[in-house]
Amino acid sequence: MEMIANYINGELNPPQSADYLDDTNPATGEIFAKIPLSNENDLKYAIASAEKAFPEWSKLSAKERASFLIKISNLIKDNLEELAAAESTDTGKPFQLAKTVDIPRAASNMEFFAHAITQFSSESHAGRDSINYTLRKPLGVVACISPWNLPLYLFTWKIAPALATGNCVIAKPSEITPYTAYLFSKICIEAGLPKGVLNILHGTGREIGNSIVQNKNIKAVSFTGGTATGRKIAEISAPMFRKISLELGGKNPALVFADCDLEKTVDGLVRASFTNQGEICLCASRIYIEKSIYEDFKSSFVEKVKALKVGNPLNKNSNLGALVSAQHLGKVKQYISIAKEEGGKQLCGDEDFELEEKNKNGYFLRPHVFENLPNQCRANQEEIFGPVVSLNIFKDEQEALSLANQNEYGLASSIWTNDLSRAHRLGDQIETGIVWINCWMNRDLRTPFGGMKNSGLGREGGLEALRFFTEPKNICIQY
Ligand code: TXE
Repeated sequence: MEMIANYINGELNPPQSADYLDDTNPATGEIFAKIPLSNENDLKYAIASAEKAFPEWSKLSAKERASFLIKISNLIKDNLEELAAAESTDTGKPFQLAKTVDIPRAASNMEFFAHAITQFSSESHAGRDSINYTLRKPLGVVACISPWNLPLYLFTWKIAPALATGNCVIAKPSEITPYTAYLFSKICIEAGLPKGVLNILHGTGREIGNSIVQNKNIKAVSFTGGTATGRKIAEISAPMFRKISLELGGKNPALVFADCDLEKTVDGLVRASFTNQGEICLCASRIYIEKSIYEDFKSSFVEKVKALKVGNPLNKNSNLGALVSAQHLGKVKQYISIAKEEGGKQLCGDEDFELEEKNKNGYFLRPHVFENLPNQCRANQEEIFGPVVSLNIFKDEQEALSLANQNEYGLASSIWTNDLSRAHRLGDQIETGIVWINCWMNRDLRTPFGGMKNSGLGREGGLEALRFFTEPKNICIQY
C-alpha cells in the first residue's frame, strides 16, 4: 500500500497527525493508497518554509524561474505513461484520455507559463509632464486548491503561473484524487526546485483546505471546484481584501441550428457531453436543437451514444471509464431519478454492458440522454457533473438564446451553425465566459478562461493568470 506524503520544504513528509484517509480506485472499488490528513501544524511548517523561500525565489530572473518550470515539464513528459496510469487509477478516467489529454496538458501548462513569464511586460503611460510605469510584483505565499476531475491538469494550471511570477505556493489537490500531485512532488524534487518554493498538503477540504483559506498569511487563493465551496472561500477572503480567482461549476448549453453540419455537430456533441464521463466543468449538458432538425439530430445522437463503450479504463477501446467515487455515482443517479420525476423521457442509458471481473465493484454508469424536460426543472438547471444530458427544442434564434441564458451558471457554451452572422451575434449575447463555435474544448492557453454568474470570479490563462498572481504598482516620474 503506497503511503502518499506531503511535500514541504523540499522533502516528502508524513502528516503530523499520523492519520490517513483511503484512496480508492473507482474502477475496482479497491483501496490502493493512503492519503495524509494534514492539519494546522503541517500548514504552519509549509507556510514558514514558503515564506523563507520567497525572498530568493522572487528575486530570481524570469528566465531562471522559467528554467525550473521547463525541467518539470520535461520530467512530466518523460513520465507520461506512469502519470497517465496513476491518473486513470485514481479517477476512473480512460487511460488513453489521461495519456493524450490530462498529462500532456500538465506538461504544457508548465512549459507555457515558463515561456509566458519571459515575455511578460507591464504598461507605461507617457503624459505631457510625467511618465508612469507599472511594476508587477509577486504577492508572496499564495494558495492553489484544485478538484478531482482533471487532477494534474488543473493542479499545474494554477501552480505554473503562481511560480512563474515569483510567488511561493501552498497547493492542495483534491482528497479524492491526490496521487498524481504526489508524483508531481517527486518530480519537483528531481528537478531541483528550491525547497519551500512549492509545498503540497494533502487532506480534506473541510480541515486543511479550510485552514489554508482562513490563514491570513496567504495572499491569494486560486480555486477550482464546486460553487458552494467557492462561495465559502469568497466569504472568508472578502474581509481580508485578498485576491481570489474562482473557477466553479457549469451547466453548459449547446445550441444546434438547422444550418449546421449535422454529422460533425452530432460527433462534436457526443464528445462534449461524455468526455471524462461528463465530469468536466465545460461539458455540454443542455442541448437545444432547432425544431426542424430535432428528430434527425435525436436519432443520430442517441445511436452514437448507445455505441459508446463503458468499461475498464485501462482498455484502449473504453470511451467512458468509472465515475470518480461511490458518493458521486450516487449523486448522479439521484439526478437521473429527479429527471424522470420531472417528466423527462429517457432515450438511453439502461443498455446492458459487460464488465470485467475485477471491475464488478467499480462505479460505472452508461451515458444517459433525456428529452421533454422543462427548461426550469432541476435536471435542466443544476450541475449534475456526470454522463447525463438533455435534448430540448427551440423554434428560433431568440428563443434559443433565452433558454440558454435562463440559468444561474455561465461558464461555457457551444453554438453549431454555418451562419457566420448568427455565430457572431450569439457569441456576443450568450451569457458564458467561453463560447465555442462549431467546436468544443478547443483550448489556446493564451485566452482568458473562466465563467460569469455562479460559475466564478476572475479569469485564468495567459496574461490574466500572470496579472492575478502579481500586484500592480504604479510609479510616476515628473519630467
Ligand atoms: O468540490 P469541492 P468536489 C463541482 C461538481 C461536483 C461538486 C463538488 O458539481 O459535484 O463541484 O465536487 C477543496 N475550503 N465541481 O466535492 O468540494 C477540496 O478538498 C477550502 C466542479 O470535489 O469544491 C478540493 O481540493 N478548500 C469543478 C477542492 O476544494 C475546500 C470540478 C474542490 O472541492 C473546502 C470539480 C473548503 N471549505 C467539482 N471544501 C469544476 N468547476 O471544474 C473543499 N475544498
